[in-house]
Amino acid sequence: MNDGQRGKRSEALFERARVRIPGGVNSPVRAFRAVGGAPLFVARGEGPHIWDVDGRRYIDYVGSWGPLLFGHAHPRIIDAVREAAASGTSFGAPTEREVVLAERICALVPSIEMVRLVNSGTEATMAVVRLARAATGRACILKFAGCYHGHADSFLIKAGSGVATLGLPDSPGVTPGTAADTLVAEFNDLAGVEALLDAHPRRVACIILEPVVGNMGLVPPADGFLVGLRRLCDTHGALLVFDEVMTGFRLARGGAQELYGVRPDLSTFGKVIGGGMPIGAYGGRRDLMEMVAPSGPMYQAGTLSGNPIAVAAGLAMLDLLDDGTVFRNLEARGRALEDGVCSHVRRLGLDICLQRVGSMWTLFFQPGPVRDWPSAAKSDTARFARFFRALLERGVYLAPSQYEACFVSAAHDDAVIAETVAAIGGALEEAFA
Ligand code: KE4
Repeated sequence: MNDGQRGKRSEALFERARVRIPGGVNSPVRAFRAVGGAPLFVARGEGPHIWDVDGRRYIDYVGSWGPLLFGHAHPRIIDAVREAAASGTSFGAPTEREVVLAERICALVPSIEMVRLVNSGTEATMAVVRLARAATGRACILKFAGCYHGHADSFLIKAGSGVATLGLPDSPGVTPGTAADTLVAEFNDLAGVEALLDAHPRRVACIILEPVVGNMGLVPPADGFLVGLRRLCDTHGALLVFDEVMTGFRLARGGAQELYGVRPDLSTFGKVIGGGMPIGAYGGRRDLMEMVAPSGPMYQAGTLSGNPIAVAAGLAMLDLLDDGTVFRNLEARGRALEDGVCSHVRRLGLDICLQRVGSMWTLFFQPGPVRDWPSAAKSDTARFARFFRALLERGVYLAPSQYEACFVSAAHDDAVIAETVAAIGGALEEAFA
């Protein structure tokens, strides 16, 4: 069991935070609204672990929501940040490292011929949609219920992640005009996509999706779905956009598009390429990217875009990917976690299902399979909340929402995975007692 008081400092900090910060947090999913109680206030992280301000240690499967592929405070990343910071924090001028990072991204992801760095995943997806509209002269975008692409207006229509977690109607403040330009289909429903494209001939600029969904919980693409979208885009003159902010450089060196062998026209990235520092990126076909100012008319800008410290952290992270065993180990650890958890599920005779792709996984509190938002939404979120809290007491910290993915890092070794499986077994017994 963990030392320290029963979370008293987190609770006190949460009280103070709520006076000056909406909901006490700087991003809604952190607020523990779906699981109850005060959120953990984190003091530090190291490898697979975090410590809260009450001194309790947890095995961390949030990993800052995906960026920490190699765990917390990896020495190579910390050293890169220290060295870059010592030369200055920002210049508002081009630096050599940005060129190196752009070249590395293009070398790792064949569909990326040119890339622009920004400061968050939301900035990347906002820009890529503006580019798709500029390139095609079309107004509509087609997204999927339960997918989350950041908090730009066009995406807050049947979105996943925090919007789904909080059960918010599609957010107020998004105008009917904006909403009208966002068409929504069900993930894994090719016929539904084709019907929407047929109903809106020559109006859809792009189809944007998480190629493996993390934001309604982990939902993989059905066989043929991604290649079917590629075909529909080509038939209808729409661009195919893979939002790989979460999956990029995590599911394979070249992301989900390498894993599934489908080439999008444009892609977005974030998280892993910043090594935990604020970053985003969008890129793809050269003929499209050359439309971006100042080489073309489509405007997008950012004071801190290509920030030298974030770029240094990202380069250190990508250097770590050069170790050819990374993805084999992530798959092996993810498989061991899945096998261990599923053995407890069978032992207890529970009607729940674990879905996983590589190092991304979700334990759904329903029989499954979960193929789309309507099926994800059938999950027993109250039972998930009981499980989450029971597991937290056992020193394991999952994403505090049924509608999020959890992340194994390269720092989660066999012993940590075994400890996690044992804790999950106990937490399931308690949640179903
Ligand atoms: P950011 O603007 O939060 O950097 O990225 C937005 C985004 C875009 N695309 C995908 C596929 C994403 O998963 C995200 C952000 N992911 C969430 C976690 N589900 C961030 C956590 C949060 O909102 O605090």
